[in-house]
Amino acid sequence: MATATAAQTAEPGPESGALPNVSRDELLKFYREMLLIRRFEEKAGQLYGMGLIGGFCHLYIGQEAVVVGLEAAAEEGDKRVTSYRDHGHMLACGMDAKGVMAELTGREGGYSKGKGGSMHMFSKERHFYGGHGIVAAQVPIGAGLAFADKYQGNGRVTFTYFGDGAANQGQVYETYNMAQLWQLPVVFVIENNQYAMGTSVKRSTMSRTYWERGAAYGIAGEEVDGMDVLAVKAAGERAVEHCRSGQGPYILEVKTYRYRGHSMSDPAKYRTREEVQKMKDERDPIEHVRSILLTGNHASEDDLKAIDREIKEIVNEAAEFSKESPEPDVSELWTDIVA
Ligand SMILES: Cc1ncc(C[n+]2csc(CCOP(=O)(O)OP(=O)(O)O)c2C)c(N)n1
Ligand SMILES: [Mg+2]
Repeated sequence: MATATAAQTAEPGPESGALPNVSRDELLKFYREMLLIRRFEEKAGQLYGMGLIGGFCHLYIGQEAVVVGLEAAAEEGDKRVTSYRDHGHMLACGMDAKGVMAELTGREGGYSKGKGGSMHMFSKERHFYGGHGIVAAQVPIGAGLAFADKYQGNGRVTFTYFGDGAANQGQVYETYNMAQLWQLPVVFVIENNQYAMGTSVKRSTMSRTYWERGAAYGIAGEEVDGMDVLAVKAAGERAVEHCRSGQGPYILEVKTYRYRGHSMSDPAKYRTREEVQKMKDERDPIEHVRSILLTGNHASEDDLKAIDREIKEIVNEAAEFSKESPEPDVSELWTDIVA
């Protein structure tokens, strides 16, 4: 059973002097990618408020380091599948911001031609298998993807993301059992953001070290600081190495926090403003990287401002596209249907 913690990996990297196990370019890339997710989500929130996005919309703000860190540990061809809180995963695996935003507004230019919306987007090219609205339903799907890879012997790994709430679902444990029995190359990523809708983890289980539940099935795993992108990447590399070398599944319980409500319609009565503010002030994943870059003189305020401008432009263009792209034609009602 692996119990390594992220702190063990914080040695200076060879090319970066004072930087912990990372190059300047990679750190700037993390900053850029996390900022893209945050600004994209803020814009999605605005468009929702303007009535341009229908249905549900679950924002990923606060959790950016999870997916950016894990994508840095992935290789081309690796797969990912997640829940309805999925915009960040799509952007981090290289899907186009325009196509994601246009799907949110239900337009033809969206990844599901405007017929799926926020929770139902896919990209076979980027190996992104959704976007699933039924809590934990993506977990057996992730194992199925990994089964296909093992069968084909292609060396690929699947990242299967789910929440702390989903982690209490029965199908997760049936999946653990089969994944370990068949030694499937799947990383189970529990994004523990401490709440399932309005229910705190303290009110939903007495067994709150979710990753340790894998022990019942013989699955190795560890807990990771999900507000630290470098810790996430390091843990992701251990997980991927475990899976790719044929040792079966691995569990990462990534401790994170969502700043916004569960969805856009959340009364937010289950936690205090102070609790949220404290996380933003003390643990923000983007500020963390920003501070490493600035205090170590690896980037200047101007360098970071230039990235901010570039991201703003990408997001504004995506928003424009999502308003200008036409609604799907009525004939589309009869396409993409399995009967
Ligand atoms: C099977 C099922 N039960 C209930 C719901 C309603 N529901 C939607 S999200 C959610 C909470 C899940 O929380 P968690 O797994 O922690 O993910 P998070 O929203 O925090 O990312 C619930 C109960 C659902 N979509 N599917
Ligand atoms: Mg949760």
